[in-house]
Amino acid sequence: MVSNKLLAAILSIAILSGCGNSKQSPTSINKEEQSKKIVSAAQFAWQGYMKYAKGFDALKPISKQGENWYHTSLQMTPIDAFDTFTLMGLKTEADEAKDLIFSNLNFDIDMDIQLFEINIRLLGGLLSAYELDGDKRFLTLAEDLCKRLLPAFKTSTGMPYRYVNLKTGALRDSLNNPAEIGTCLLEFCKLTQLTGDSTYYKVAKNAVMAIYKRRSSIDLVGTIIDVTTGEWKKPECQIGARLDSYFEYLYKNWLLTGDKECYDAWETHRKAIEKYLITDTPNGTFLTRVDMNTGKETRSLYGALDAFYAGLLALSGDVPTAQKIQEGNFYMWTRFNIEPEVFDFKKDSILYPSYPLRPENIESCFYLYRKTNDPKYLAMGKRMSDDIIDKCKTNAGFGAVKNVTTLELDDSMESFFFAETLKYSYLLFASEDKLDLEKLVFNTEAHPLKIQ
Ligand code: DMJ
Repeated sequence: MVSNKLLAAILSIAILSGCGNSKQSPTSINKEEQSKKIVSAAQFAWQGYMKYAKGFDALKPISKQGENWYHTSLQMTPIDAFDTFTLMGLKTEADEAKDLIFSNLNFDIDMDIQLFEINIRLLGGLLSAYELDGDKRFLTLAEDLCKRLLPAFKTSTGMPYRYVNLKTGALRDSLNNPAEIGTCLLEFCKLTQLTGDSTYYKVAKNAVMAIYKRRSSIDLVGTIIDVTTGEWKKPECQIGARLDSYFEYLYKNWLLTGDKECYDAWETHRKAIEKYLITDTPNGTFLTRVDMNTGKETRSLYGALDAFYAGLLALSGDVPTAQKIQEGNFYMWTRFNIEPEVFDFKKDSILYPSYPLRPENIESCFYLYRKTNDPKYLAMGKRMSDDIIDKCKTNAGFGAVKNVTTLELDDSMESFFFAETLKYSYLLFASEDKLDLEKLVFNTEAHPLKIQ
C-alpha cells in the first residue's frame, strides 16, 4: 500500500520534457491541484443542472433551462453523471443523481428512441451504477430497458434498426452503421453476466458478427448498411463517426469476456486500418478516409471523434503507433484554440468548426499516460482540460463551442460531458488507486464495467 505522504509526493510531478508539437516550455504539473480543479468544474456544472434543469435530460447552459431528447425525460444527465460522481467521491451529488433516477425513470413510454445512444448512455450507465453501488434497482431498470431494445434486432440479418419504440417495439430507419449496430456488445454482455440470461449477449454478438462477415476483401467496412438486406450503401471506411465504437467494442469485448472471435476480428481490422488509414504527416499521424473495397483515399478528413483511436491502440498494446496518433490529436487541439469537429489534415483547414465538449482526445491522453507514465500526456491533458474550463464556462455550466476559431459558445451541455470528458480528465490526474484498468473496461460512454 502506498502511504498518503508518498502519494502526495508522487502527485507533484516536475515535467521536464516538452509536449509534442506544442510550444510549451518545461512546466510543472501538480496532479492533485488539477484533479481538484476538475472536481470543482463537475460540481459547478451539476449545480447549474440542478438549479435550472433538474429532472430533464440535459441543461442548456446559456439560456438556463432544461431540455429533453424526446417528449419525456430519460434522466440522461443523472445517469451519465452518477458513476463519475462516485469515482470523484462526490457523495451528495451522486445521491442527488440517484434520487432523480429512481423518482422519475420509467421506460414504459410510447416513444421511439435511438438504440445506440440509449444503450451507451442509459443501459451502460445503469449497469455500471449497479456494479459500483450495489443497489438492485439499477439492475432492474437495466433489464427492463434491455428487454425493450431487443425487438430492434428482429431482422433477417440480425443487425438492428436504428430506432425502436420502448412500448410497442415498432421499428424505423433500416439504414444503419457499424458503430450503432456493434455497440451493444459490452452492455448486453454485462447484462448476461449479471442475470445469467444468455439472450442479450447472443443477440448483440450476432449483430456485430453480421457486420464483420460483410467486410471487404481488404478487411475494411463501410459507413452505411441496410440492415434488411445487408447491402452497403456508403462504402467509405474511416475511424470516426459511425464506425468508431464498432472497432472499440471488438477489442474491449475480448477484455471483458475473453471471446477469441472478437479478438481475431479486432486484429484483422487493426492490420487493415494500419495499412490503409494511418497517414503520417509533419504535423503528426492522422487516420484518413478510404474506399472499403480499394483502400484508395476518398477524403483526408480527421476530427474530434477520431481521436479515440490512439487510446484504444494504447490499451491494446500498440503504444508506439498510439503515441504518433496522439501527436496528431494534440496538433488538432492546439492548431485551432480547441479541436474542431472535422478538419482536412492535408489542407490544414476546418470543415466543421464546432466542439460539443467531446472527450476522445483527453481519453487518449488518459490511456497513454497509464501505459507510458510519460508526463507529456499530463501536460496535454492539462492544456485540454484548462481550455475547456477557461473557454467553455458559462454562468450555469459549460457550453459547447459553436466555432472554435471565434470561441462563440452554443447553448448545449451534452450528458457525455459528465460521463466522459470530466471523468477521463479527472482520472488522468487522480491517483491510480481510483481505478485499475486490469479490473474493468469502459464502455464507449466511459461507464466502467467490471471484468469478471
Ligand atoms: C459519446 O456519446 C460516445 O463516446 C460515442 O461513442 C461517441 N460520441 C460521444 C462523445 O463524443
